[in-house]
Amino acid sequence: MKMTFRWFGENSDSVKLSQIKQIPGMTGLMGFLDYKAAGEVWTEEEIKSYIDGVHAAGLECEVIESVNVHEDIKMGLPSRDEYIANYNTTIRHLAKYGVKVIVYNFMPVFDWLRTDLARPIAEDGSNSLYFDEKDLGTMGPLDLVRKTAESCNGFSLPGWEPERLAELETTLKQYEGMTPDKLRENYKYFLDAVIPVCEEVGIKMACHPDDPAWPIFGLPRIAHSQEDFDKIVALHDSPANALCLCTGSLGSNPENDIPAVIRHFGEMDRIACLHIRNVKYLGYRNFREASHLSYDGDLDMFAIMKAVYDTCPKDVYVRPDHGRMIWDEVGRPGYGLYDRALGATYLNGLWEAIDKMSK
Ligand code: DNO
Ligand code: MN
Repeated sequence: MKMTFRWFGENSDSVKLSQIKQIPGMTGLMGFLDYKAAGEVWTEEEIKSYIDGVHAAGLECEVIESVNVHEDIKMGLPSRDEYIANYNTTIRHLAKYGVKVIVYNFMPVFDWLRTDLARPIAEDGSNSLYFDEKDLGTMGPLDLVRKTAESCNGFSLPGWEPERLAELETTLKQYEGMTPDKLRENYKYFLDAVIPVCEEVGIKMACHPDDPAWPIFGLPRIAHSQEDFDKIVALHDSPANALCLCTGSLGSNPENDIPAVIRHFGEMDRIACLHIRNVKYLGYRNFREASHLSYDGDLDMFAIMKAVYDTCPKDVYVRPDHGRMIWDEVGRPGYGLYDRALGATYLNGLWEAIDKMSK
């Protein structure tokens, strides 16, 4: 397992590369050019300068998270061909600088969604990301974006800064009438175009699950169960058409048996990387994020790590996913330093124990 850490770049992350380097066992990043809009080409110069900086800090950058897919591709608009061509150029550029895996998602309009980005945890005074479908009440997507932007140190839902609200309205309108099958058809069109390029340059595309793991605001979502991912890997049959298995996203629905899903796709060699974190169920479609420890949440982290150990390549990329905000840290919700560093250390401990017990 290669333990990595998500980093948003010098200008948009409260965590420094030198701090990441000091986390025991950290090999590299899941890196990101935060200023690139979906659909734009990542130039060679930009990539080189970013990756050189990461290397200078003693870390690898073999995974990029994310190269976002333009909405026109998901909606199947005629302009998609131009954006797909740009995506392929970015794939080629990233491969030149040693990138092996590109994480992305195919969620319409929104990346992960929460109703509270800093929900206090009564037991210990920390806070974490929280979702309760009931809190949505009559709130529409625009209200939610507004509310989260107000509630958390100027941070809003990923990709939806308040100044983009007008655009959000138009985008939502364009999705009206889109069925899951139609979305899958557009997804296949995208994969048929990018996977051959990935095969040629040695990159794997890793699809991140919908989060939470069910449809929201009536938008179609097609990546939140084992059955969904069976369909996705079949859309274009290639080891380069792979998954980023996120235990917390898929695990937001207690019906998903996470260790079983890992074994299923691990045995098919379709897991390119994993996000590993825990969730605590509070009721129907109501959960909060917990520390990584099994006993703090509802996922069995030992069973998860054992499934990874048994079925994935021994050098599979893993990262702790969101963490709580602890020790008075202020930063991007879910992406502070302390709780994620604890998570990484815990996951490394589980791995060492499993490895030594297996010999
Ligand atoms: C949620 C996070 C996501 C993820 C993107 C990948 O669990 O890991 O923000 O990074 O959906 O495209
Ligand atoms: Mn994730």
